Amino acid sequence: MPVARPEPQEPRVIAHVDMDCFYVQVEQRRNLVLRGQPTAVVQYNDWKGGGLIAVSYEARGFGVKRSMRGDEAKRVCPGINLVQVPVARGKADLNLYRSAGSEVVAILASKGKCERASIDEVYLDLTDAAKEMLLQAPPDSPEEIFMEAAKSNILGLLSDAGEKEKNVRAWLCRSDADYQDKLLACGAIIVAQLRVRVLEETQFTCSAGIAHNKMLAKLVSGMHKPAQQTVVPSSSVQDFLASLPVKKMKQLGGKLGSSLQDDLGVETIGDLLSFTEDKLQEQYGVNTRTWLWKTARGISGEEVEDRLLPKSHGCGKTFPGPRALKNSASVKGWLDQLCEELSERIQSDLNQNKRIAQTLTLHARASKENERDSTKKFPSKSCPLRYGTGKIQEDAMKLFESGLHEFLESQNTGWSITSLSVTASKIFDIPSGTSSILRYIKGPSSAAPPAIPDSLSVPEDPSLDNDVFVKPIHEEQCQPSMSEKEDNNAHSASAISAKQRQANEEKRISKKLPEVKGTSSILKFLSWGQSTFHEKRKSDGLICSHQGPGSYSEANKAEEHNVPAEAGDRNNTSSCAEPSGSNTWMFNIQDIDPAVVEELPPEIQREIQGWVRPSKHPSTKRRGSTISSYFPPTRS
Ligand code: TTP
Repeated sequence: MPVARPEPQEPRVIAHVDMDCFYVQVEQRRNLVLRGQPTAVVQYNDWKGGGLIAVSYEARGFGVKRSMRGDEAKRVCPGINLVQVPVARGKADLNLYRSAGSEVVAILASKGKCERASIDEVYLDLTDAAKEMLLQAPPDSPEEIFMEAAKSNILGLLSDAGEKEKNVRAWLCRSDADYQDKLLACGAIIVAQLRVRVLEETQFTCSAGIAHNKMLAKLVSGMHKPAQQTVVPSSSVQDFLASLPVKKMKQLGGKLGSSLQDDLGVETIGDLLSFTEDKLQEQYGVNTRTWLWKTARGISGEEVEDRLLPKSHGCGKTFPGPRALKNSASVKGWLDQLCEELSERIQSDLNQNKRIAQTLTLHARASKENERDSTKKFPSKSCPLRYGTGKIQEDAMKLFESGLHEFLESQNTGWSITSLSVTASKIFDIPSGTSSILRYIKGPSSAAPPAIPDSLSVPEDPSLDNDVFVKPIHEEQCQPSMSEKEDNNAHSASAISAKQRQANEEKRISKKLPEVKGTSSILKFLSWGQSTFHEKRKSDGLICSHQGPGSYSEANKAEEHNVPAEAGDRNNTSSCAEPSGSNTWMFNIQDIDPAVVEELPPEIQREIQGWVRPSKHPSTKRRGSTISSYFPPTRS
């Protein structure tokens, strides 16, 4: 259920930028003949010409839709060019598109906090940049307004077609506008400039929404496509929401939206205004009531996260109809492939970004031979992630066997698997200065105890950073990844700038994990996770923690729906400050694997428990026996 976040007091300027028919544009850039032609990108599976996953605006003009297959698209538009999505390991390989997305992100991130929401979508917090413009060079002359900005669509600004540009210019320069609208006007100009830069430097067009919060910016970014932007002044919010169908709101596309329609007769967001808070609370509880109440008024406090890298890496494949997998050998064959790719990605993430994934999760969709309509789901299974392709493959197969055992409930029946995916999540930055961990993980015996000297150092990799995100695709899916190819492309594709990398690195240092002087603590931290893992194996033959059937990859879901999987994490972040300011560091409770905690000395365990459930009588900390001394912060 959605949860309302407090709305900041100060007005903000938020943009949502979405690439136009993205995969098609990428293909058109590498094959200029396709430029301006009706074109679609199709799945490599050629049944009925393959499923369309991206359609150019020229093809849309002929009535071609993404729901069509290639054969149907050809009937509707005989001149259409169908481009096959690249293939690797028997499934779609999206690296080309991911790298292209990174090029765009690198440009957009130059103006403010940037959150990469999917392979082709970005949120920007432009508040500071807009304030600066308002202070330094406020737009005051309609004639001098930049052309692309003058083409903006301003919600609520009525004008005849011939007058539109003139009115937009005037709106952007209004001296009688309130502070919020003035900031928004600056935001619109900044976004227009960024979009022009994206076009010049990458040859891609994009569309954008500019508003005072993420929710509104996202809702309007696709309103005028392609290559246009839409601005939402506060005064137009109510009119806009009054006619917006509930299902258009990201969080209302599912059960909650259906319940609003069926149980309360709500068809548009505006309809919600007629319900009292009591009525909404009676129906949905206090949290959802608050969120609905605010949403109906266009209020959303959700912040733009400073995140250019994915929260998880995943790799999956579906096996529809006759392609369903019906025995362990075929499952193993595919799992091995998926794990190989996953392993490459996390290794690449480690090399490029100095990030480590902690949890491996397996998801599957399955049915039993004699119960085709059963609603029982294959349970998702997780375990601590061990680096190395062979280890990931081995663990994923164990997770599968464990899930299957539970799914079958001891029945001796046939089964079939229609989708498989593996995800690496709980990714954290290696604290700076902790370079020996790289060897620890890269080494051939990564599961072995850490017989590594503390002070080995690995030189900083200058090709840091690159990023990927992806939306679901019809038959195969590959979630966010870091690929070898991207490693290679990182420079040439002008990915994230050195300056940006440095800034990111600085931010990394100050967040989440303790800074560690030397490396022994972090090595212990990881080696505990791994030894626990082995012990669990020995004791019960299984290595998994149960996530429950409802948890079909929170990470996957998050990316599919562009909802950060750990959006609520901030609430769970415990900070532990030493008396001296320079020693302050933070742990995110969710970053600490419970299995690791169990192996910590009792006093440390108690301290961690205290973060989660503060004790009424906290014991006095003794230096040398607290978590902070276990993972000592850097003293500079
Ligand atoms: P979208 O942004 O949804 O669509 P788009 O960029 O193709 O077109 P639009 O101009 O309408 O925004 O998706 C971005 C890319 O993600 C798209 O080019 C192809 C891929 N994709 C899939 O592979 N499968 C899907 O189901 C969807 C929706 C997108």
